[in-house]
Amino acid sequence: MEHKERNMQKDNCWMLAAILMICGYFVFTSCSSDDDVVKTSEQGAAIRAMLKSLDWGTDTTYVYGHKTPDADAVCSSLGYAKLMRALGYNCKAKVSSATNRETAYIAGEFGFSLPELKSSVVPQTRLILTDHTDYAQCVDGAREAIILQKIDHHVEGDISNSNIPYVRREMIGATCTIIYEMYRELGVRIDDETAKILLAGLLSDTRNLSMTTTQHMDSVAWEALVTQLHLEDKVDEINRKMADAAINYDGMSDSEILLSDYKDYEIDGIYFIYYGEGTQAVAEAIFGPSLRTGVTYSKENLVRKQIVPKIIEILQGGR
Ligand SMILES: [Mn+2]
Repeated sequence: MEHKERNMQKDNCWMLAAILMICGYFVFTSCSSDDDVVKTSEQGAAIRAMLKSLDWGTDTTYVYGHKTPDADAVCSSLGYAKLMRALGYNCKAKVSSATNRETAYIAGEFGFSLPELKSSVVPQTRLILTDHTDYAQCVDGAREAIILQKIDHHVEGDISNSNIPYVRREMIGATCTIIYEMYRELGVRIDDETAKILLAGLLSDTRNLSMTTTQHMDSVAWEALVTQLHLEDKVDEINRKMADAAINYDGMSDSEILLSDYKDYEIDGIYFIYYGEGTQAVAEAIFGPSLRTGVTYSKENLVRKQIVPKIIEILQGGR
């Protein structure tokens, strides 16, 4: 579908180029940049039309990342709420549970305010979800809320897309990269504060472009944001300090440590701990023989986003 649209846009580009040539204009710019401009403005117009058609109601629409938010969850909600406000929609970012130390560090370093905590919403509240796609990760009350949009980079979860007017999912390194793309498509200027917010989420989720989930678009966004903020000489150190803050467990209880970032782990291969009936067969089907009871090991660098589809595949194959 998307491929078809791209082809159509390409055809439109060539048609436009052909018309310009017939009219006797000389086109000096390369075709690829023509293509980009046409594609960007067409997508921007389509998104603006979509936004206009949404049932926004009269109250504030809340933008939420997932529970136990990491920097990408927090920053994608902040960045997207700002984008919506720039276009005239009454949106505000919130967090559904406490932010982590990495996010606190980067917010202090870059000087932006974190969203207020609001752990539940009343029925019929309008929501925009960023960086998650499962009800288990949503703010409490989300099942009775009206979800207007979902912007995410995870494999599909249990939130049905059929009732959500706008869903955008790209399998790239960070949700903040998708938000960056949308600013560009919509022609909304990225001020320095927004650039810092988007870069924070991008650095965290791609670990400064080093994670295996990193895609070309993440590098494009990284380059533009780092250049705008003149951080070429500092970005590596900032990333290192973010990573240090993410694993700073001083003064935390065992359960706080376990729950502080239970979503993504990436450490030269992954120990996969399983417990309960039938789990050994699933774990061994994915990662091979157990090292000892309850533990398998992956030689590959994997993150949760890559493991979950493998588990689903095995479970569905066994039905
Ligand atoms: Mn993310």
